[in-house]
Amino acid sequence: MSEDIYPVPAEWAENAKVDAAGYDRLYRQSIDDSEAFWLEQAKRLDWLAFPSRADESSFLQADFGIKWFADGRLNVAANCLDRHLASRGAAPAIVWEPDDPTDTPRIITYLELYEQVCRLANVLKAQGVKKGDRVTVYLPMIPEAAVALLACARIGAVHSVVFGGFSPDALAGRIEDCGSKIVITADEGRRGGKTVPLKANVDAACDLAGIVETVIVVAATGGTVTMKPGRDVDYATVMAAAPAKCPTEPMSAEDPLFILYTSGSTGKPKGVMHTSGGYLLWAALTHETVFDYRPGQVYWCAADIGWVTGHSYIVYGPLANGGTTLMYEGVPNWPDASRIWQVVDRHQVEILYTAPTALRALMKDGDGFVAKTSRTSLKLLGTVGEPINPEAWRWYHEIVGEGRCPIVDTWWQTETGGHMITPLPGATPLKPGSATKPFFGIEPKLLDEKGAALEGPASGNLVIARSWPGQMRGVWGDPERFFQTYFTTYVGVYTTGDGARRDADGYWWITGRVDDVINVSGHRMGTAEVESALVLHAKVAEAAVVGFPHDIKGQGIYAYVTLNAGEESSDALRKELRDWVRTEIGPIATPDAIQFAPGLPKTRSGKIMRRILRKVAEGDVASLGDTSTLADPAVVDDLVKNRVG
Ligand code: 6R9
Repeated sequence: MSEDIYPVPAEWAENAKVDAAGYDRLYRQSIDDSEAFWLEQAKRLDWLAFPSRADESSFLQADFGIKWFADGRLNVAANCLDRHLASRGAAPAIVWEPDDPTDTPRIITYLELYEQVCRLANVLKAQGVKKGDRVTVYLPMIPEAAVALLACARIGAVHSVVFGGFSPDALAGRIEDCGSKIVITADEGRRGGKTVPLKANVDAACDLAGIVETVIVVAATGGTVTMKPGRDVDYATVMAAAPAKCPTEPMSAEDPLFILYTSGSTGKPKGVMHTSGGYLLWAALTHETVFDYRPGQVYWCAADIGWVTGHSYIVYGPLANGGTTLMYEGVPNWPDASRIWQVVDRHQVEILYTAPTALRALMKDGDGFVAKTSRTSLKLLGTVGEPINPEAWRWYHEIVGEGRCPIVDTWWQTETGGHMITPLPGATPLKPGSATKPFFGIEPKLLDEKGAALEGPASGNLVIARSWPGQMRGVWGDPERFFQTYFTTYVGVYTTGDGARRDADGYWWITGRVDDVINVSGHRMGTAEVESALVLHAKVAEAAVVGFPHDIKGQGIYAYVTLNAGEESSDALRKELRDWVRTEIGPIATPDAIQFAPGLPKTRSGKIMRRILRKVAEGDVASLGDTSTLADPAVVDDLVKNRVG
């Protein structure tokens, strides 16, 4: 691992919002005097009633609960829109770049965004949506997605965004789980020159879920769709008829803002719930501090709104800060690998935030695609989603940023709401591959398997010792699961599910998941989810899924499949199973490799030894370790012999 250090550039040390001394002082205060620190920070939001207390959380079973600013009242949409109108009404809130570079970008000012949000809020109300009701959003990367989120926030409805790449089955499961009677979608989505049949997927999902009463359809591509009378509503028609003003619903800081489904170690994705006050404060504070953001700068987070990164760093953080957020409909490398840099040049992007997987894919296509663009507007680069390998880090730094731009490698999770361990560009010397230091109020610790705290340089399980404002508040509909999942492995701390190393300088290096979650192109996938999908196939008796190292995706999906007696393995069946998983979950879950295995390595008590499956998938068959506890050690020889790769 690389240990070279990139010092803070002089102009950053002088001009940044937080310099090295500032970080030390603020971090100390956030830990030693956290109540005062957070009540002071809370002033960055507009409150209807300013909170009298900050943290009232407990990680212990007896009085378990996460609560911040509980007697504060505010409205999230008012914080993202209304309060900016007087000073920034004519300033761009969203710069939208279309998939097809020959189409025209859209610039939406704060005033325009405010009016669209009010109209949609009125439309939702007219459709019977009330405070606390859930609204499913299944949209492509178009400005209407941001409008939808903020319209929900304005009236106190809880949004549940489902990534447009998920299948009708996956969508239906999420609709049912949160009991949402309304879906906002588009005719089709566009990505990399292809279209995604979103409305058709919603139709299929509604047939499965059976509880949807209203579908609002944005005409994004103008593609033909069937509109079901009495259920489906055309977005443009109802928007035109709705008033452009809508009062904001006063919300408690602890009223839910959104649900976002994410994968864990068990089969069913869980609905991570975030609330209003603490979440917004966390998104706004981290966005301003980590990106050193100043209104007027064009900032681009190249994530999809279907993931938490899109929620916190395309919509809520930047808009709470009165920023200009670039929203891109397409993919970084279409029509070719210059596109991402052309978008930077076209809109004079100063801050770019993307995923290591995208960088590795672009890097593979060669420096020529970068070199033919200017990129002089870039000041700061960021990454998120998975560990960045030092090689990709250096490429980002030298080739993309021409050595001039600090890189903020931000470690965080859907559950954390925003950045947790990250450099601050004016304060933190960088080490390629390290997420560096904890953000204000974050107290990371390393525990060994038995739960003993490790001091000094060490590797272990990464836990967080106290609550922070952006922490998730619950698993939708399953409070017990929240406590069970995150607070029982080790008592009194939040268990992240990640492993980490702390070096002699106190820098943090995330080493990846320690549970059965894999990270495919920066997207979380539960191995159990893919297994459940595979065993639903009539020919499959049993399946075990593991991750394996993949040059571009970070991790690929390797599936071991045992067929029912009498079924023949074949390449045709392999393809059928891949397609099956795509339809059951979505393209991101497609196995990269499927190995037919007459038997899986099980202990005598019937537990699958995943360690062995991982080793075989990695091709590391020389170090399989002790296989003597297996019920039938001979299955290992077959696994090794028939390895795919
Ligand atoms: C924001 C997001 C969370 C998991 C997390 C970890 C991995 C995210 C990382 C990183 C190393 C980084 N992860 N950022 N690993 N360095 N900078 O990605 O949320 O989709 O919930 O994934 O992603 O393993 O536990 P989410």
